[in-house]
Amino acid sequence: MKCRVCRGPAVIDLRRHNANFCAEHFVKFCRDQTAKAISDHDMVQPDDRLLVAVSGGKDSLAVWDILIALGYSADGLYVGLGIGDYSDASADAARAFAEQRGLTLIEVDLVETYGYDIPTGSRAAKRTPCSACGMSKRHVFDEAARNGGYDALVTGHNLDDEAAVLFGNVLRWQMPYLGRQRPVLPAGDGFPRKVKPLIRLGEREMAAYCVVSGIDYLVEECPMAAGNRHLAYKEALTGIEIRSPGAKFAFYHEFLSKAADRFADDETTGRDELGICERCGSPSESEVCAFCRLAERASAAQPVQLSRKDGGA
Ligand code: Q46
Ligand code: ZN
Ligand code: ZN
Repeated sequence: MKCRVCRGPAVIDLRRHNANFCAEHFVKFCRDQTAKAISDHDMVQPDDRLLVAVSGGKDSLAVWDILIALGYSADGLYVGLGIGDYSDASADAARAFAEQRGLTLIEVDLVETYGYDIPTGSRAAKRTPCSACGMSKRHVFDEAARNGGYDALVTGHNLDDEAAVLFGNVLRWQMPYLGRQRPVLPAGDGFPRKVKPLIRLGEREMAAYCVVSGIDYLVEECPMAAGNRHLAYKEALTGIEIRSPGAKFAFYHEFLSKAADRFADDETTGRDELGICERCGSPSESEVCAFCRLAERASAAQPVQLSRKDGGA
């Protein structure tokens, strides 16, 4: 197996591209793919100040590393979710990455700042853990980007993530979600611009990027994801990809180029009618935003003790 560029020994084969790469040229390939996604979708400008949502996992640390290598100014934002040992280990990975590279990592701890953790928030709000978690993270991301005056919030969603979300949205013909499934959401009404620069790179590539770049990421997945429909969609698509290399890329990227605009009228952001939450000042459809209602209920609730299987001690 030889590198497509230098003919030296290859460390990875990419069936989708019908190509093999050595470590050096694989790193360059990942950075080039990210730069192409950024320019194709006009995600950010060279002098923008970026805030990267960092979980300590491979995708968020890789995208942060790539953006710095491409010359962007990018700080990290870590949200402590209070999910037992998993959260402790993810914080350690994020901090170590930032410290080793002299980068700025902003930390917001849900328990310290808002008085609840995700297991408790999920039960108190009668939402699934990922629903309570998603809403909490979105609120913290938006607020931190606003307060810090950042031009865009970057997330590490990769091709596998986006294809799985698209698959779920198509399976149930979720028209408003299809209308909103774009790799760039423009800023507006107090929301920062949100961008996903890893949409041309898959999960396996991001793990390989971290390994060859010496990035020590948290391999363990969040214990609360078990049973999540998103994982089933990912597995289904990976099964298809094995039989038909490139299918995942075509499914997602051809949706963007050929179909996404057709759903634009179905997008209901509700942004036109947004007021301001009287508690936190965030854009909101009601007097008190959904996040503040969740935080109020969850912080008054009895904390949930995690079992060992869910990442507890
Ligand atoms: S951290 Fe949160 Fe994920 Fe864990 S609870 Fe679900 S959403 S799975 S990215
Ligand atoms: Zn090479
Ligand atoms: Zn609020």
